Amino acid sequence: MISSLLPGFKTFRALHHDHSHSRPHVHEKHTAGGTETRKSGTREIKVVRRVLDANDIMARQNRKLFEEKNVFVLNMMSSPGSGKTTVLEKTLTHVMPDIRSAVIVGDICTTNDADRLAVSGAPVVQINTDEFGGDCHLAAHVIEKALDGIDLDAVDLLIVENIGNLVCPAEFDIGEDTRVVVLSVTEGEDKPAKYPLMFRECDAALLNKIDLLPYLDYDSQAAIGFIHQVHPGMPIFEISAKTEEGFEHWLEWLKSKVNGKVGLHK
Ligand SMILES: Nc1nc2c(ncn2[C@@H]2O[C@H](COP(=O)(O)OP(=O)(O)O)[C@@H](O)[C@H]2O)c(=O)[nH]1
Ligand SMILES: [Mg+2]
Ligand SMILES: [Zn+2]
Repeated sequence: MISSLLPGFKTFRALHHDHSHSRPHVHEKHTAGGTETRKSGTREIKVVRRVLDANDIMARQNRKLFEEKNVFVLNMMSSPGSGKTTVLEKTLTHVMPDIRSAVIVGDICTTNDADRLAVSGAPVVQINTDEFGGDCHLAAHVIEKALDGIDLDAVDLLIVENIGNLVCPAEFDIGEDTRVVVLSVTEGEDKPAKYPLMFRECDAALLNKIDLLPYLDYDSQAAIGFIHQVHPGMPIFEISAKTEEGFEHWLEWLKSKVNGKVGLHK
């Protein structure tokens, strides 16, 4: 449900939360298995079968809708503060208006990121998860609700800025076409080794804040080595969202992905 409309963007508060956070930080998914009873002659036989996870079902529905509407969906993930919003602010200034873009941004509280991203002129929907326990990831059903606020017929590229967290967002398919992780040079070289699922699940990594390298003991080659240990061959773009150094390679990659799905003309 969209609970309030603010100039330039919409705020969405997810109302229900059925993802086991009543037990904090347990991320088991519901309906991982099911049983049914079948008659066989005079006997009843219990059949245990795996049913699709509820999130996967909703993600499939989202993906089908994105196919029908010819929209490319980017799911951007990282720990808090690595620069997702800044990367997106700058990215939007380069891809719009040629690529018609919209943004869904998830945070536990505040509309700060939506304020920043709405400056681009793109439609922005802010999801706040505080009302349902402060969920630390965006699930497929939350994206589906947020889509109420976006006219997908007028969109080529839908960007989802996920909640700042290197762990569980990687576990939740939202129906996206590609996943990108942002790692900043102030976070330490070894984070890909410590949070391998995120780096395994993503299609590209942005190594951000390289403008700060002169002031740090950071070893970029070591970080790249850790990324490639968990995800051999993963494209890595060394960028500064502040100075836009390295941005051309990232933009080229993104544009070719978007064009590969939606084509130049809708
Ligand atoms: N020096 C520098 N600071 C950056 C860069 N990208 C982001 N920041 C800063 O890092 C902080 C967190 O950025 P933000 O985009 O809000 O990160 P998010 O939480 O991942 O969305 C802000 O103070 C940004 O100005 C960069 O490339 N270089
Ligand atoms: Mg942000
Ligand atoms: Zn979570």
